[in-house]
Amino acid sequence: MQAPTLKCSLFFFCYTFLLFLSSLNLASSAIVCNPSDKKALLDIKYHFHNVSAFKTWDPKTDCCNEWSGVLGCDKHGHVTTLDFTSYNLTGPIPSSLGQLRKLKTAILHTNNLSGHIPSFLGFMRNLEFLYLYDNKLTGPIPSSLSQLPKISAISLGLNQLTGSIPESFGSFKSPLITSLSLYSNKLSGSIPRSVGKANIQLLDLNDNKFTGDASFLFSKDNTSLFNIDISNNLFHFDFSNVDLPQSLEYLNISHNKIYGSLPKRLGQLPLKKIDVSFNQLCGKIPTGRRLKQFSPVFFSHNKCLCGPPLAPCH
Ligand SMILES: *[C@@H]1O[C@H](CO)[C@@H](O)[C@H](O)[C@H]1NC(C)=O
Ligand SMILES: *[C@@H]1O[C@H](CO)[C@@H](O)[C@H](O)[C@H]1NC(C)=O
Ligand SMILES: *[C@@H]1O[C@H](CO)[C@@H](O)[C@H](O)[C@H]1NC(C)=O
Ligand SMILES: *[C@@H]1O[C@H](CO)[C@@H](O)[C@H](O)[C@H]1NC(C)=O
Ligand SMILES: CC(=O)N[C@H]1CO[C@H](CO)[C@@H](O)[C@@H]1O
Repeated sequence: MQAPTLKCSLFFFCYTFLLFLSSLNLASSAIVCNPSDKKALLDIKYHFHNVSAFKTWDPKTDCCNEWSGVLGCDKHGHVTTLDFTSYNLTGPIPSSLGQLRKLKTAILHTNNLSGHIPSFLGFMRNLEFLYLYDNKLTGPIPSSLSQLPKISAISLGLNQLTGSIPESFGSFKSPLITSLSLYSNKLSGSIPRSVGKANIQLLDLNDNKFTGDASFLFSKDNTSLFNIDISNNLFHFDFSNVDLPQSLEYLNISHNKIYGSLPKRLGQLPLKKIDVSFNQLCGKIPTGRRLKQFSPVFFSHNKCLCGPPLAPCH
């Protein structure tokens, strides 16, 4: 009589233990969607008229594990990463997005989002990456974005934004905003001098209508800038004495009205690409590490630049 009981209880124990183990396993792998985040997400889906990209977004299933585009949740089931690239989203950015309080990464590029960039994005305290490029957004850049305490990359290129860079962008709350990309918009005006103080590593202002001085953007003191593109604007300043940072790898100032000469220091930098063409520069191209290896086209159409890779100076 004893053996079967033992067997049975052992079996029962093992079975319960296995169940217990598997429930532990489930609990660690399957984070369950936080109800308030689920509600905000469903509002986003309805806002975009339930477009087919949201077909997996069934209110009865777990948003953290079963919904396309929801790429991350924290341990409390709060959504941290959204990726809606090419979801055919049309219309304004929905206010329900602002209710995802733990959102770190918002990837909304390559859609047909229109209307203004809403100020509430600047109050999403956990936002680190904001990708809105390649949409149909209009109006100004909200100054509230500079209040984001953890922001690392803001990418608003390929839209129809107007107005100038907000003054507040010189004093980001986040100590190391690393990348600011505003290319191919209709932005204008001069760049606030304060922006030269922001510790930006990658700055892309290409293809806008910015005017005036931009020399302070290169400020040598902050050596983290390694990629700067201010090409295709209406910048007008003397390049002779700009303080080029030691870390500069990509420099594109082409298609502006920049005058003066190329600073000697340019020859010492670890440049991988340079383009100073279509400006009003003059004088000898600095000698040094790499400049003569670049194609002459990147120095062409200036007032009187000379020396390798262009023709010798007289
Ligand atoms: C989207 O789906 C919700 C819930 O099923 C429904 O109430 C709403 O009418 C739908 N909206 C559109 C535009 O189809
Ligand atoms: C976007 O729309 C196109 C054309 O209607 C369709 O082929 C594509 O599957 C849609 N994309 C998504 C992610 O639903
Ligand atoms: C945006 O809208 C245009 C015109 O309605 C359409 O052709 C295009 O496929 C849409 N693109 C995306 C990414 O939704
Ligand atoms: C510099 O910018 C211009 C205009 O935006 C672009 O056509 C060119 O390819 C860029 N040069 C390099 C070296 O990337
Ligand atoms: C001169 C200047 O603007 N220096 C700044 C460089 O960046 C750091 C932050 O990393 C600032 O504290 C400095 O003021």
